[in-house]
Amino acid sequence: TETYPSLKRDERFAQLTEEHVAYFKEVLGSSGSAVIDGVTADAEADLEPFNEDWMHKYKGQCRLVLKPGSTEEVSKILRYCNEKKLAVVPQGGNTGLVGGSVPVFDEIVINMSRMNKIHSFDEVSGSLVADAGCILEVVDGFLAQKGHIFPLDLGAKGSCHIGGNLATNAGGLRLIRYGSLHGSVLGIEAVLPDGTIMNDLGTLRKNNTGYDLKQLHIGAEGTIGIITKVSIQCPQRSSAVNVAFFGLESFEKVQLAFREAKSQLSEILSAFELMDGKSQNLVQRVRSGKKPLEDDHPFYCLIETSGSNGEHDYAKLEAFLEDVMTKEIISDGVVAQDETQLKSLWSWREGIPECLGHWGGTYKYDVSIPIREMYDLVDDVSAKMEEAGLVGETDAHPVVGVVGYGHMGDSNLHLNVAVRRYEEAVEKVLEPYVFEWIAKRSGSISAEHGLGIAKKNFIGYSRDDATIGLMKQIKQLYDPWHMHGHGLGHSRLERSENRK
Ligand code: FAD
Ligand code: 2HG
Ligand code: ZN
Repeated sequence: TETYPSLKRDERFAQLTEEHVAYFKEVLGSSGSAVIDGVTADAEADLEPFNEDWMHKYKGQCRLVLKPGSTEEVSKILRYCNEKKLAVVPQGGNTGLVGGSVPVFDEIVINMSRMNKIHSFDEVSGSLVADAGCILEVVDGFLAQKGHIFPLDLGAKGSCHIGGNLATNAGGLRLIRYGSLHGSVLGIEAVLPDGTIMNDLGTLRKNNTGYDLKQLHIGAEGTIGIITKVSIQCPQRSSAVNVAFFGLESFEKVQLAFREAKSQLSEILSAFELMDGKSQNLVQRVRSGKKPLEDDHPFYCLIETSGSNGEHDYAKLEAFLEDVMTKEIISDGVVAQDETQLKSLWSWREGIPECLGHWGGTYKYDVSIPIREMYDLVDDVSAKMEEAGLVGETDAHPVVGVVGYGHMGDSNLHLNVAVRRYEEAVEKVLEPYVFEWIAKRSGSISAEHGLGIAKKNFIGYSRDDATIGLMKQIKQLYDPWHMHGHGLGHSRLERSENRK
């Protein structure tokens, strides 16, 4: 194909026929948009958004999108696809950043957006049961009315699905406070590749009866089944939320500030996010608004506190800021005075991914690194890009900027290279350099976004052979035909010789 010249479609998989489409229309009904049919009808424009990812980097050629409305429909679809050897790719809000949510070739897209009901909420325990296709922000809005919060928040909340969040084991902005989904998910319902419905939708915290199989689906990126329902423990929503934004002169000082924040703000600390000055300058170039602080600084941090006593929390935060200012750990800072300011400060952090795409594209590396060395990667990659003469202001330079930001509290850096176009010369500087850099420090080449098609060939930099071997056996057990997720016959863990 034009899109993936080095990949070959596995011809053991069937080509879609009119007969297949007729079956799906019978199961889902042909009215509405439950079936977007590009096989018997011309639906190219309608199929486009399902074929392309959020970054406009990965493109498939699916000719059929199915939007099931119930678990039974998902089951019928998968059973049939398994029998007929039709490859599929599950899709939530299509906000994933590793090309995992779009087809590689002509896989059928199973889009979960019609499964969007909230089923129950227990006001005493805080457990919520909802369909996988519910939009994160919608669920969180529902929970807000009940005085609770979804234990995950991220910049894509307006589009991403909670099923997609589980499938990628998304981390987000408050992991430091609410922990990983592996801890907060109570149960799931999932449809396995052969159509079997696995009902593990418990709403209780404890259940030590054998293997905890739901955990395999969290972070599996849809490779062993489709999550159809989610049961999750939702914490009490804090009545008092405060946000501070400050500037610092070195990464040493960022680390000192983090230590102080943990010790002085302790139980009310709910986010500690890092942004370098370069990322903030690029955001400003796109938005042309006033930056939160007057002067420029090489680093910025955003701190959020969430507690139950506004005055007490505010006083604590102010005392912290005064202390770190006196000790010259931070150079300048501002505390949001109202909800509008709070949102505005957050937007300088949450808005980074979108703004960086402004010039044409972004190379993204989502890595875990021991915290002391976290920022060195950005400096090293910047130096290499400059050396290669790739960074500049004119169209002859593919690279607009090399920036770093991320979840300081989780040792999770986002190295982003904003480009005017995706170009081989840039890729040659980045890979395998970045992966080798990470492996040397025993870090992770994908801290929270998953493997998708972007990182699957590099799993060996972060996992040993025995672990990868076990993963392959699990894939083989659930999906012997390798029909789920990417690969049309090559599981995402196997296709090491093929690169985009
Ligand atoms: P999709 O993109 O549709 O799918 C992602 C993967 O999951 C694909 O492999 C797909 O096949 C699979 N999948 C989707 N739904 C299901 C299902 N029901 N069952 C089985 N498999 C399924 N990630 C973070 O971890 N932290 C962040 O802070 C963060 N911020 C982001 C900010 C922005 C602006 C954007 C665009 C993305 C961000 N992400 C972040 C990436 C993150 O992975 C997604 O936003 C989100 O978790 C994916 O949900 P989705 O519904 O869009 O899934
Ligand atoms: C974030 O933290 C997301 O904003 C996206 O994980 C990071 O785009 C990225 O690299
Ligand atoms: Zn992130």
